Amino acid sequence: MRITGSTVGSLLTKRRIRVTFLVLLVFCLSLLGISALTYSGGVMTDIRSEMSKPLEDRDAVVEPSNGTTVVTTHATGNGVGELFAVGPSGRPVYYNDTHETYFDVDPVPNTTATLQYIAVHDVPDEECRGSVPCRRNIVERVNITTGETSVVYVEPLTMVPGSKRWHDVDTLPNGDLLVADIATDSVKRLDPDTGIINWAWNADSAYPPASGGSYAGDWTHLNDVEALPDGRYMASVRNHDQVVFLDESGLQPNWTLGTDGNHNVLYEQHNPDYIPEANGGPAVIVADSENNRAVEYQRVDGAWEQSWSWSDSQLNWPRDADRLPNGNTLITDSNGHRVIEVGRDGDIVWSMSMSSLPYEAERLETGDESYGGESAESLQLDSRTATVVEQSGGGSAGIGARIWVTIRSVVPGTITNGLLFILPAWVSTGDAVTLLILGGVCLTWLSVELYWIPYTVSVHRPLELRSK
Ligand SMILES: [Ca+2]
Ligand SMILES: [Ca+2]
Ligand SMILES: [Ca+2]
Ligand SMILES: [Ca+2]
Repeated sequence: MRITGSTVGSLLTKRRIRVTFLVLLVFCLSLLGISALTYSGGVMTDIRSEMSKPLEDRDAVVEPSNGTTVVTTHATGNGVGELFAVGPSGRPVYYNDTHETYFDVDPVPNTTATLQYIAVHDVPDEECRGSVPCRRNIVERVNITTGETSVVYVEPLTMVPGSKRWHDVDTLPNGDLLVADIATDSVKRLDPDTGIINWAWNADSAYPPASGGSYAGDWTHLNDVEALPDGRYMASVRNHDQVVFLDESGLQPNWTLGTDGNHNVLYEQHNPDYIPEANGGPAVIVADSENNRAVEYQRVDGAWEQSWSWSDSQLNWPRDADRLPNGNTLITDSNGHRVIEVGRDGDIVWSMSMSSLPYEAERLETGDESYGGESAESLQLDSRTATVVEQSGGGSAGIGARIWVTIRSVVPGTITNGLLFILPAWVSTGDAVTLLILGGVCLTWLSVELYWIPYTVSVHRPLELRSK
């Protein structure tokens, strides 16, 4: 090869471009490294450590609050779910990680320290006939003061796929369990002593197979149910983006909130709570998960009108929002790895960060979910969106968070939340942007290097490789 001035110039240009890519790569990796190394892990490490001490010797792991906060977490890569409680002083009072995952938890009526929860229990291999892991849905009660636990109901069938784990079971006044049966796409009422099903509503009585998710697989992802004061039931049909109302004879279509595929109203929601007329409703407060917001709809002249919504740049895939009797809202931010209490003016008044993936939270002394909470319309709550004010207290967000909010506004929540779900807890929204930039830099650099390769590959028979 003859060395010319233009050859030398070209080599220098290539070198400058490579150095630029390298600097960008090192810069992004450094930012991510700093985040990983400085991440404190939130409350989980402190809770496990403090729980080894007697109650009176434990230190607070979070700021004081208006009551006992109970949290369930969803197993991720480490295969561990948790149920824990932090008292009003901020000191941990209960921790358990016996089961694979914990979903719904509720205070038991007429008790002061007893919870009922639905968990998924790993079945030992010797009890499992197949070669795949077996799990079983189990409903238990625990007194978090004494630690005494009792089994309410164990499902006789072994369950396998993660998407079939029951997410919500409530106890009715007559002792029957009201089950959001995600495995059979139904709401059912069963006697926990005999297992006899006393009533059921199947989603296939109301929806065609082509609606929602895959009919053969996770079709409805029916993830929540509650008994209303007027005797009806309200259920969350997640994959249809709908909250439905049922009476003994079935669906009440005029009451349905949301439309399959219309993500302006709801987008694969969790844990809707009904606020009755006596508390300023009818209204429904919903963790609008893939829209990354808590939202509320008020019933007006036989239709649903949005009356409130709340979001910030960190709120990613919320799965619970409870309106508390003091007018604040307790939000479980799953992919944001925190539980937050939002005040009437929209500011965050209390928060708890954690490395785990929280599923739902209860403020123990205030009763089940949004019991005793008034509607947003009645309280005249201020709405807040991530594009207006980003942070607790009204401060402005960093550039990474602002870019993330922009990305979130154009990319479907199922993609951004799918990404955050598999990433470790130390990855903030700003880090997620850095990761995307890093991926872009790597791809661009690879493309440029391929362009520079002094060979072309063309597919002939036989394969031909020749110099450009
Ligand atoms: Ca609950
Ligand atoms: Ca429920
Ligand atoms: Ca709730
Ligand atoms: Ca709750």
